[in-house]
Amino acid sequence: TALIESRPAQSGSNTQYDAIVIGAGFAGMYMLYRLRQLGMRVCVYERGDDVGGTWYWNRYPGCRCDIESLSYSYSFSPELEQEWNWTERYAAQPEILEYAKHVADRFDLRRDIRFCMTVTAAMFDETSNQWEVISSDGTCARARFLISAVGCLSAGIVPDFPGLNEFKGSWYHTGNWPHEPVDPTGKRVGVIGTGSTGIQFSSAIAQSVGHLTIFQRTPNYSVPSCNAPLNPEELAEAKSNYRSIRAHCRYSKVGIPYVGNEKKAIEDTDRSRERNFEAAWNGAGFCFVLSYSDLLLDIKSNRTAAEFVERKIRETVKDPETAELLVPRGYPLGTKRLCVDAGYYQIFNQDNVSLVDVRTSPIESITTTGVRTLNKDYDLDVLVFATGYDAITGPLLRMDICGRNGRSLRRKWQGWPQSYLGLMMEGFPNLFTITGPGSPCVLVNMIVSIEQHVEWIADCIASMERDGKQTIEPDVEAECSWTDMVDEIANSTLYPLTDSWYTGKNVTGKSSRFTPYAGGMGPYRRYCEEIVEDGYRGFQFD
Ligand code: N01
Repeated sequence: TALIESRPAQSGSNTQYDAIVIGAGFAGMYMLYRLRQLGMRVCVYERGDDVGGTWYWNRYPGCRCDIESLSYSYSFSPELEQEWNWTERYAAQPEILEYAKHVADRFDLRRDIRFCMTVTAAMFDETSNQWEVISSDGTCARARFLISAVGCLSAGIVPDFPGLNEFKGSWYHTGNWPHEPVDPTGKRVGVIGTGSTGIQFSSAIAQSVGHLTIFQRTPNYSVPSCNAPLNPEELAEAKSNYRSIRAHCRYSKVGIPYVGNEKKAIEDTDRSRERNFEAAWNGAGFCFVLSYSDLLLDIKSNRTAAEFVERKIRETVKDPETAELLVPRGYPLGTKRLCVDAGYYQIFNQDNVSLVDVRTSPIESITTTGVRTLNKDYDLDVLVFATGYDAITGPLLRMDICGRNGRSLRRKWQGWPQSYLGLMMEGFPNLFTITGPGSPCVLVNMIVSIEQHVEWIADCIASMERDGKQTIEPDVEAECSWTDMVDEIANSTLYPLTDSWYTGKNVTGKSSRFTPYAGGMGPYRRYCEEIVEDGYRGFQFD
């Protein structure tokens, strides 16, 4: 609670709400909408100056969703579905941000959102059963329910390279991209990081920059997005079928309308496998990983897909040395999130693009003029950090959250982020975490995941109101057995074999275990429904 004591609420600033929501991205906006329907007085705190969350912050060139627009959209309003026209198979960031703004306008959400307000701390007051929420301006507000909608990938990491402050050029983290356009034309641009973001960014700017230097520590597997404009017929067909598309998404494994292949790669013939991978490569985008049912379960099957992609890399990249550097090694395909690109491997055939292997020649410092690796100095005008996020737990732990007896969430999660269903934590009554650790969150279509949590939370609060209950909190046993189950399911897959932001290994000092629930959206949803049918099994009400 030190943070709370050091930031006293401004006098007269105490404000009472029924619920406070942190974040006005897709989760926070829908939560506000649902809580209003319950007649609650709600305040949403948002650190940006507008809605959109991820899509507000990630304005870097090339930023685009790798889930198809028709399913990466809200399903709760048929009117919204009908009036909004997506223009591409995979929407680019500006279009998704426009959609978020449209939703805010259409449902008049902004009047309950306080923009440019970062929540720094929240403390549960046991005498009044209220959460006290402190914001960056020092004000305090109180509410019975506190709902985190902070997102899974909103706590960006800039590695602690010595000398960054001395750099004379401009530098940016992709997750905090400036609102004014950054014109890379003719400039010497360096990018650190080759995850989904680095790959998208590099592919988008390679044509216009003077020179692009890509600093790669770990090569990633990337497949073509096969993005294309959505033609009016496709759009009309989707609009007339939205109810069945949504119904399928809700109970599917990944929250998308794609029907994965039930066959196992290892049981298929070489010829048929090749045909299948080729078809997926030429159209499935991210669903390449669903081209067989066992690609993330069986290492031999995984190898067949990995070898296919490795061959594609070698065929595409003309310089054999560069091609070898780009071929991922030592981890199964898809266990770091599969990247989806628009011509990434092709950019290495351009004279103005070079790849630097910082695993063999690590970055030592940032100098006034660029990046110094063990072997060489690289002069740059612009340096871009596509270096990722303290994922899933990071955005929650950047706030100072204290539950019963002043117990802090940071301490509770020191070993491992224990939660029940990824929705609530023992010791933290009436605190809900939308897409929290231990839920399907980042492994599935985030919008489907968000809608399921928001609806579950709204229904739970409505039932508490009906029954006159003040607080809800999970049992410690329920929480432990859920966390064990998350672990068990993860261990039945290939995911834990790889260090990634899924496991927390990308953050120095973070405890490392696979965080999301890997059992699929449909099974998770059914499990959550059963818990409710069973009288909120594993929860205690007061
Ligand atoms: O972050 P990442 P991201 N020195 O953590 C490297 C979603 N997303 O922003 O692998 C040198 O994947 C790091 O190297 P290594 C999507 O879910 C979706 O790209 O740790 N390099 C890695 O290459 C995605 O998975 C979309 O060895 C350093 C990179 O930085 C998630 O967001 C688009 C380093 C970080 O990659 C995160 O993606 C964009 C250092 N000190 C993002 N530190 C779409 O919808 C880190 N790296 C398509």
